[in-house]
Amino acid sequence: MRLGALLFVLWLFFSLLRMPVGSSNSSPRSDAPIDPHEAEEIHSAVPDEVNKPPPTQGTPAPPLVVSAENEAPSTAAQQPLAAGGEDREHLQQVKQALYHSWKGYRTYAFGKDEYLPLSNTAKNWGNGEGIGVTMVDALDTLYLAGMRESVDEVVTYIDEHISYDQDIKVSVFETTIRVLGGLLSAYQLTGRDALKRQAVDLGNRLLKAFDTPSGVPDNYVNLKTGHHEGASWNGGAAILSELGSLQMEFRVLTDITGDPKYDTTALKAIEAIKGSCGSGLCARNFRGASGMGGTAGLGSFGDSFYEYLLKYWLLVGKTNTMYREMWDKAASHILHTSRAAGGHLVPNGEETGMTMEHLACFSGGLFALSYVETGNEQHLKLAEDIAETCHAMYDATSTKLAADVVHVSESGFSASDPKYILRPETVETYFYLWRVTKKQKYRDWGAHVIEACDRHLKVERGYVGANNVDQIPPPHNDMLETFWLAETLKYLLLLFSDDSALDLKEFVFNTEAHPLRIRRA
Ligand code: DMJ
Repeated sequence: MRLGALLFVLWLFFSLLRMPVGSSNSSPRSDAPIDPHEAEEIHSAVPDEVNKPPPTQGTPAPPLVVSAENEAPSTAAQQPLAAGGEDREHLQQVKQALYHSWKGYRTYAFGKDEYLPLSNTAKNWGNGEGIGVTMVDALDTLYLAGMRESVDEVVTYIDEHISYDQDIKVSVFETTIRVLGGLLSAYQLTGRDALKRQAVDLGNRLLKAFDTPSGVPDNYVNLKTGHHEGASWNGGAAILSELGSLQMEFRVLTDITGDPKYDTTALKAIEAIKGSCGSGLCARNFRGASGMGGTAGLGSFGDSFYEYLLKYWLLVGKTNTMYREMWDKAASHILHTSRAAGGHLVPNGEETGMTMEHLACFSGGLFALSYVETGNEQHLKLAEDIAETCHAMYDATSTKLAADVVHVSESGFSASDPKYILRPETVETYFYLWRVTKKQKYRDWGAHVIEACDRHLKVERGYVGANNVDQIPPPHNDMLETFWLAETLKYLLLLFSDDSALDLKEFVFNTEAHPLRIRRA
């Protein structure tokens, strides 16, 4: 081969290697670096508009207040913190992590559902053309971080390029908490009508899954055809945490459309299964309305069902007594079945055989919120004990990142699943406990988490999970989880922000950390 031809082949080969995954014509993005103005935006404060009432529908998004704070972290760190005021050094660190994560997705996978930073590839749910799961899940975090240009860009893309009229089978639960919840929250924060239009269209498609004899929704629905079915991997049975973590989002759909069908349909599922909740905890699986498979606790299969008992009650202005009673009963059972070993407390440990899932770490935040709203001091004690245990799970490993599942005994933790996949539950609990107690340790522990993530999980094009938290360097898993942007970074952002960043009397978070506005009578 001649030298010229050889050079051409080499050039072509390396050009193909560098080809970004998000370079299709439908995407407005190129792989050019983010506009420098945007890079400056990352220094902005959380906008004041967040806690104000939503703008009238149809008006453009309010201009965000962007402060001019550009101090270097080292200077900011020397400034004393007012109680409840912001911790600028760590806020800056979290914003940089958000910026770095968003830059990877935005540059290489804009509009796609999930981004894999190591291989620089993307995955779309149901192998469709993409419904922008990552960008929708991230949207309210971008808003809270003051990244207004990115917010505008995402809203425009959702308006002009995303269609749910796709022949794809999606999880009703995941699509509701991440996509519908993300659209609704961003709509309530920005007032952008395109988000409402898309939320209502998606909600109508998801609603088809409830069209069953019992009213308990199937796990999967085809967004185009409305065909719905159970999960074959679960014998076709419905799962408590899935069927019971849709009601907040459907309630907000009712609030913004004035159509009661969303709320009544979603509530019917709870009414159908509540007979299985004799002890306070409910059955894990359902065939129709019949419970099976033992009871579900605060880990997988149960977690967000219990979360929604308290939070739906808050969302509707404390008017639904069924939800409050079910929460009181579940909380009391969990309190009485929690067990300690080796100085660590496992909520509901008597029934879980002292297995602690990272997923269950969210319950510290839930009990802290319950303490604030019910005044039950035992709930605050339980919340703090759970936070101590989850912090110890991080502190026990060589990366200072927690394993996904541990067994707790007098001799400490032994990991039965040693991965950490950028999960939010522990920092969620630190956020609530910081707001409630103002104990500095919760911010310190949150700082340890972002430091460990920066040290071990930051890669060239984003952040990825670790397959083994006890190996240094940890083997990576090539997935920028959408909940890293939606939840983990949002709770960290709020942990280090001033309390006024988001008022917990005005908003309640869905299980994917999307703040939904509390309804006032
Ligand atoms: C999130 O998608 C939600 O918080 C869900 O309720 C369960 N956990 C994942 C992240 O760990």
